[in-house]
Amino acid sequence: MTRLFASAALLAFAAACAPSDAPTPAASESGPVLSYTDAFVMEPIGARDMTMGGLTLRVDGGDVTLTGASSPSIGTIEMHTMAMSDGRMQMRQVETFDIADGEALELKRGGNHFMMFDVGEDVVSGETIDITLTLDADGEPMTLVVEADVRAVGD
Ligand SMILES: [Cu+2]
Repeated sequence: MTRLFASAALLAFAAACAPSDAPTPAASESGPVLSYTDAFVMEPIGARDMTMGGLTLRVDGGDVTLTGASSPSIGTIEMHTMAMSDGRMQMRQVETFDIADGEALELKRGGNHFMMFDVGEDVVSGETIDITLTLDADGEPMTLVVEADVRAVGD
């Protein structure tokens, strides 16, 4: 077993190097460790340049707050909640998502999600794009680079 004594930022980098479908084992005495599965972006429909995406992001070893996401392939990524309001599904932009120690944030179709605008032409089904997550761990900034699979509707 590897013992880790790195800073939160270095631990985030280590987590970023893990394959997307293999959660990084939690081993930290100095800060939260992030791991993720099911990172995806939907291929835009037709000629539209907006779409949505998500992932399951788990934290162990401390609480974190997801404060943003960006990608070289996408102009703007917002974080949205989805909830019933007056009998209709309504999306609402939020600035942050809190993730408690030992919990996972699930961003997915039909639920909380990433909303993506000015989507680049490389966001095509079968491709993989990088998404950089920015987080705050008790005042300590963290980043995690996620490899997201681009999926077509119906995949
Ligand atoms: Cu949305």
